[in-house]
Amino acid sequence: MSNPLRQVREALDQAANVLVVMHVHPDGDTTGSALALGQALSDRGKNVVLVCANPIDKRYDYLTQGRSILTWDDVRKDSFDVVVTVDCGDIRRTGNEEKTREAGRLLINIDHHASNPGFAHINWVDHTANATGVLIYQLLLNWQHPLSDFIATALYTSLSTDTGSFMYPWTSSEALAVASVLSREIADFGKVNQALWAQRTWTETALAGWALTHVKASPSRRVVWVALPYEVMHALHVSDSDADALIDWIRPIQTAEVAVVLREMDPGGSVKISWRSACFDVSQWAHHFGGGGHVYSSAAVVNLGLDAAEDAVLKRVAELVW
Ligand SMILES: [Mn+2]
Repeated sequence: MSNPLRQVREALDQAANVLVVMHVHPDGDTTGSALALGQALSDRGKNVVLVCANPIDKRYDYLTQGRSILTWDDVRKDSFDVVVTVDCGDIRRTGNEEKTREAGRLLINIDHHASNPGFAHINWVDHTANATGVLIYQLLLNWQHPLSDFIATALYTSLSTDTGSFMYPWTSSEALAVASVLSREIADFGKVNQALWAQRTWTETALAGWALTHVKASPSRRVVWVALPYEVMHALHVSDSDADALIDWIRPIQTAEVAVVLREMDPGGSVKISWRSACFDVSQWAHHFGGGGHVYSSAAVVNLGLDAAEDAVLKRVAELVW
């Protein structure tokens, strides 16, 4: 089998119309990867459309201002030569499997989730990359495409967010080296870091206040978790991205080897579970509950109700560590 980077490059070189697909509840990696790839393709004379099932968080305004990102309602069948998903570990993560498959003739999957089953015609999945943005960077390097301020800012956003500002234990020297190259091309590097890491919303602050007084631990304190009821989210007017940030408040607790956040998404209904660990393969638990992700960072959604989800999740974790 020929090298997937080369296959991706050749397919994109031959395309005139390209749809770039981000994942639902977009994070910095899918947003930065899609915007950088979209800009590069349009620099190269392609017609490019970006699509995302959900709105992009305001913290990425410095990237998305003046950019058009469509929703699936605006995407028609058979309108593109190539459809590219970025950072989607599973085709369901696109938020519209049918249109992802039918919008174009050829489907390309660029991703770094080890759990990615390879759902496209061309699958470039490299789980050793810290972010999908690293793969987009490699593609641009292969094209010898110039790194503009915008492209560098977008790719830096990918790397910085997926590595927790280069502080997560799995941060690679490659990610740091790429970030260093990108930083030289970014006109206002301080502003980007400020937007990403030196500010937080009032609602996230309020939620963290609640969560830090409701954090629970196993007897050894090696497992820490928070179970977040819908009524608390609702009363504090918390956004999805505020809630997604919660795990980063409990993960650094000194004895914690596994951190879990369970979030009730609608009253008595579905619960989103997020796991983080630098010691255990958390993707095995996510798979068990129908989700996916990385060895160190995974998530799943279950329809159990909050209390039952908490019991079921902790029972699995306790088989390994408690
Ligand atoms: Mn990612």
